Amino acid sequence: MLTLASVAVIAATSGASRPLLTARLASLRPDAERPLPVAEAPRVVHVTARRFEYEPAEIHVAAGESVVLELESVDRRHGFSIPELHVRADVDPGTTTRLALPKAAPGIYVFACDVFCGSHHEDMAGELIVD
Ligand SMILES: [Cu+2]
Repeated sequence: MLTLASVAVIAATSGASRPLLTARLASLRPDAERPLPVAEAPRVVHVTARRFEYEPAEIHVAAGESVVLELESVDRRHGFSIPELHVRADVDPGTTTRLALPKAAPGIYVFACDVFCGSHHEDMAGELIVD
């Protein structure tokens, strides 16, 4: 596909007049007269990890909503994994890890720690609830 930049190069090297360039652009992008949609800024949800829980343990998002998690640990390295959505991250003390949630169909998705962190590691879990 031709990009705007390549069209500009074509116009510059071929000596095309401005009306010709406009015509070419219009044929490449029929909606060229319409303003481009402004990308919606994602909602940020802060999540704290500690032995052996997440706060909040339930994260609610709307279907189709753009959400970025900011993950922090207050004690040691943990993991944050949502196997069903194929996302995970390490969560370290002193560092904020940003994790964009993929858009998901309505439902309940379990998230859990996937970095062994002690005797109750297997209990460290929560739910992402997509409404
Ligand atoms: Cu763990």
